[in-house]
Formats: sequence, C-alpha cells, structure tokens
Amino acid sequence: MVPIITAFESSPDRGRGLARDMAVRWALEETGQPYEVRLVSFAEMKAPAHLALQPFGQIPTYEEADLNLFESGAIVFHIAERHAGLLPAGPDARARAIGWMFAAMSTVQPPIVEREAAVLVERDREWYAARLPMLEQRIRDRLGQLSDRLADADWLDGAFSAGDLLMVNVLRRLGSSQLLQPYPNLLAYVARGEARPAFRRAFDAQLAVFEAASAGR
Ligand code: GTB
Repeated sequence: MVPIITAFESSPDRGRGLARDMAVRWALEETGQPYEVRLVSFAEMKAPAHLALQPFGQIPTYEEADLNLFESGAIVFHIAERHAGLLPAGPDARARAIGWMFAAMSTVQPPIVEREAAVLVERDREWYAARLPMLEQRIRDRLGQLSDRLADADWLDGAFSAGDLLMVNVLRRLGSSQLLQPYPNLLAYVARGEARPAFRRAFDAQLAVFEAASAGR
C-alpha cells in the first residue's frame, strides 16, 4: 500500500514548507517512496476521525496498511528504518545518526518553537519585550554549539542522514528571523539541504497544494 500522509488543506505558512509534513515528504522523496496526501482542514483535524490517527489534532499523520503513525520525527524514523538512504548501515554510525534526529527534535527545535509561539500569541503582553531577547538568546546558544560541532563539514556525521534532514528542517524555521545570519556554516548547511533534489520535490509538492488552495479561493 502506498502510504498516505496528512497535510494542511491550506497551510498558514503560505507554501514556505514550514509545516511538519515537509520533513515526512522529504524523507519519502529521499528514499524514493511514492506517497499520497490527504489534505485536512482545521475543523477536520479536530474531528474524531483525525483524532483517532493523531490524538493532538495535528498534521502530519502516516498510514500504511495496518500501521498508523503520528509525530513527524517518528514517521521519518520509520521511513529511514524501512528504506535505504537515510541511515548508515554500520550500527555505530546508525546510532549516532539517530542521536542527531533526537537532537534536532528535542534539543534544537524547542527554543525555536517557543520563540515562534511568543511572536505569534504574546506580542501584546506586557512581558513580550523582555521575554523575546531571552528566547532568542536560548536559540543563539544552541546555534553556536551546533555551528561549532558542524565546523566545515557538509553534514553532521559523515554522509547525509535523517539527522541532517530533521536538523535542516528545524533550522529552516528560523528563515525570516535573521538568527542564522551570524553562522555562515549553518546557512550553508541549510542551503545544502535545500539544494538536494529530494528536498526540491518535497517543497514543490507542498507549494502546489498551497497554490491550488489560493487559486480556488
Ligand atoms: N510534534 C508534532 C510533530 O512533529 O508531528 C507537532 C505537529 C504540529 O505542530 N503540527 C502543526 C499542527 O497541526 C502543523 S506544523 N497544528 C495545528 C494545531 O495544533 O491545531 C506547525 C506549523 C504551523 C504553522 C506554521 N506556519 O504558519 O509557518 C509552521 C509550522
């Protein structure tokens, strides 16, 4: 069965590929797997049929035969385990790549998401002006450490892996913030990820959804 993933019917990111279906699309493209997309509205995401797949009422989900998965990191891991191209064959290198997947999702992503949420919903609060620099410093701390570790390497640990896929995907969310600018090696790292043909195919596919939704409005 061709896996079916879910994505926003009309993405609030206006086709910039920042929603989390992007990582799943990219992983499927890197491993050459065909897939189908079921588009969901915000109302559908909160309805019982979707909640049965994703208890938090979010996208993406992944359905393949009897397997239903949610959480983009877990879905990318599943794809990487089942298909060649995203995890090294050697057990130690494989374990390290998985470690980078967790680093992307649980060490680098949280302060980035925290800042996004503050910018989105706390702008009018009296604490916003004091809180934003603190949130941005937390991101800078992580970026500085990541930049030091990457140094002049192309990827985080040898060949491109699912760890790089998730890390690049997380860093892309800083796009409009200027926070990446002081780190030329991270900028080049993100650009290297975005230049991969599989990334381009995934990006174009999600953009086509947004453009079709805009045209139909
Ligand atoms: N931990 C989950 C995972 O990794 O799969 C998080 C999934 C998640 O946050 N999904 C978001 C969602 O469904 C979409 S990606 N939100 C609806 C809801 O919670 O009600 C997050 C996102 C949303 C919007 C933008 N944007 O506009 O730029 C970027 C990213």
